[in-house]
Amino acid sequence: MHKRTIVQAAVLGALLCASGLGLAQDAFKIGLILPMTGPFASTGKQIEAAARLYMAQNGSTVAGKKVELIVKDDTGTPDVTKRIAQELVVNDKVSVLAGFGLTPLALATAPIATQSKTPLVVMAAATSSITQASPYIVRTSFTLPQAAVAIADWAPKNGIKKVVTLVTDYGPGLDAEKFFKERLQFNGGQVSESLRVPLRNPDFAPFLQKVRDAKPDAVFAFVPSGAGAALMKQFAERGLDKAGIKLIGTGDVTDDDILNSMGDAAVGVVTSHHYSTAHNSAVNKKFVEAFTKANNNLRPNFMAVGGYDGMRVIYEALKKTKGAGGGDALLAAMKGQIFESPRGPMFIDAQTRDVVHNIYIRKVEKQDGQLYNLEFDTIKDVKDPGKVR
Ligand code: VNL
Repeated sequence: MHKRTIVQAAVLGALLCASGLGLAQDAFKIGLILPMTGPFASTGKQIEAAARLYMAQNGSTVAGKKVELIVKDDTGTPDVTKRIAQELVVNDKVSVLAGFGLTPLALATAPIATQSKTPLVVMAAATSSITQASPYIVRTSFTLPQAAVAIADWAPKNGIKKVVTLVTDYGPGLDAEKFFKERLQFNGGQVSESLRVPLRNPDFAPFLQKVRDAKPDAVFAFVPSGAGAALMKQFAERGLDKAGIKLIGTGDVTDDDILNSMGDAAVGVVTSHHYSTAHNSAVNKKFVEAFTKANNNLRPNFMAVGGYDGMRVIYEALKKTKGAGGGDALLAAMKGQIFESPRGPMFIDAQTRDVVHNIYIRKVEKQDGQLYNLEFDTIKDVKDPGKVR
């Protein structure tokens, strides 16, 4: 039998069985699949903490249903994510799949969402094309083109004309490289060299030596959440700052989760992103306070916000469908949601199912002995440039 038919048959069988026995009537299950171990465990930790905070603040009974969060560790391995998703759909009968810490994990699971008509909420992964991999995908994280274009507009206005790009060699890095380069060139600047580092166990030293030799005005960097501290350390150790080379990038590099561990080398680094812990709004202050309090002073980063807002989108869809469920109805109720996130205003574009939000230009500064990404400029309501052209 064709793989797809098997999944469909299994899902149908499971559904018939559940309704026949009158089971699972009042539970609404969310399967949250995250890297809880391995090199990207910080992403899993942030998202799980944020999802639990959202539930603690908003109750676990919604539209007469008991919301149940099932958290699974995929260790950051695509085959594992896909298998877990299949089990969650078929055995646990989850109504929504959520999480997805890295692009390959979301892409591997997209067919399961399509075949089982289960909404899949991407809370972390940020390659532009992900939302096109299944009509059931909704994204509450961000896209790399959104962030990369903004800093490529800022740089040449601030004396940065010649740039070397340094990105992690997979989906989001390639998006960052491409959209930064095209926009910088459009603005009269130039990317003299494009360097790519491996996703697993990257050694930045030889790449940063190349940057040093090329003597650009700046290096533009994208590395996934968690990897920024190693990059920053090598950047300082190789003396790039002393050689007058600036470091710019998307906010993944100065990730709030690890920013304080980077020390003074990070001070002055300018990045573009959709979220900073220091975002100045009442909604964010409340979020940061509750998150740090519930998590032993852990500072929420952009991953946490993707998870928190993802839960909001799921909760509101459940409310709007009055607990009736059904993948298509839930999906329809997710599209077009508009609300104030800790990041600022955001909405889910009903056509693309992708997030639209502000992108902020930020600079790392020290305040009360701690490092923060302080926002100093805002580009409003940014759609994913990967889709609008
Ligand atoms: C991705 C993009 C992952 C940005 C990240 O951190 C990140 C991804 C784990 O799409 O894989 O900061």
